[in-house]
Amino acid sequence: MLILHSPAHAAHAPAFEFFRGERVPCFETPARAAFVLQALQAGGHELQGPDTDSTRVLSQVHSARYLAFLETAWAQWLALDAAHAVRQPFPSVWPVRSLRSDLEPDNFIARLGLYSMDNGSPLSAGTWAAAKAGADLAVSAAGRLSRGAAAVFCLTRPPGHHAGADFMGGYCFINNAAVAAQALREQGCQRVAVLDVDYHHGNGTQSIFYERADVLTLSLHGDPRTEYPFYLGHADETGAGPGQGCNLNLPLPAGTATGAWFDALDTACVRIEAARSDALVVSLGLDTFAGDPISTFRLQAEDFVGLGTRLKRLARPTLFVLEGGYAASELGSNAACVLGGFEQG
Ligand code: SP5
Ligand code: ZN
Repeated sequence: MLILHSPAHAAHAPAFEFFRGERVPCFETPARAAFVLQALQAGGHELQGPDTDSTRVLSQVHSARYLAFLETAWAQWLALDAAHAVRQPFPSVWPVRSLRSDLEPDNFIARLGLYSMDNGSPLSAGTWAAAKAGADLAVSAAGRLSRGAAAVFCLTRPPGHHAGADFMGGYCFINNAAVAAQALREQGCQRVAVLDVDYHHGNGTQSIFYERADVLTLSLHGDPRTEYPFYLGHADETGAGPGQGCNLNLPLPAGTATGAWFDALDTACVRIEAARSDALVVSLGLDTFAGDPISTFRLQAEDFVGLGTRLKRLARPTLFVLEGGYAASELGSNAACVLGGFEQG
């Protein structure tokens, strides 16, 4: 399978995040992509770089003021104090119910809160460069599908599916899957499906397309009653307005293992076929793996082969985008299993 990748991902390398009152090393690291790259190259997959700038498509997915903030956030942080070069900014205040989010405060940390859903999305000096490179890869991959490729894998980080039109969250800054879907639409696909198999609900992708009938969004994930992102991802969220009926959530209990997970996958696949989607974007999180350090599902390596095989049966042009997966040393072999299952399926 054609792999699109850029080394620019490595510029996003924050040192720590918060967990239960402690600073802990980031789970979402450059090493993740390095492991995937190594495994896919060893598997003989062809590797190429991006060939298209995403700026115009990005403006169709994210708000102008959010993109402007993200692009300059690190410079703004440094401008406050040169010592910030070796510190990480985190939000500490958010415009929740009854507070105004229409106005941008002058204060940097207040603006960071305005554009964040959590304090779990650490920024570093190269965050914008890495995230923008990911979007370029997503648009480039859409172009490859439009020109006849059967499948493309975007080897990107940071991940994207928690990022909404105007906020970051859950290690995500730019929603690469949404950018890919939007690019496919603009390149002539009438109906696109985005299937999110990451352990966590793809709240950003859902919200971006919630009122649209042209992009079907589907997500299998840990039940938000107990799992991040907590405030979205329930089964009764089915779309709104013109997009009514165009969102499918399949929340699963913590601890879900192979059988129940594949039943849900099958339900999602049947819906994609019923919708006659003419291209498929897969938000490929591998944090459903039994060995994942922050998740509870119990999929094994061979289950990722089965995932690839099931997706191949949909027989649609397919664009994979890497999302989560934090068992870094097994991330590459698990990704290779999905691609192997797809190619042999
Ligand atoms: C893209 C993606 O997978 N983002 C996930 C963001 C999850 N952020 C919340 C992390 C909470 C970690 N809980 C750890 C429990 C360990 N026992
Ligand atoms: Zn995840």
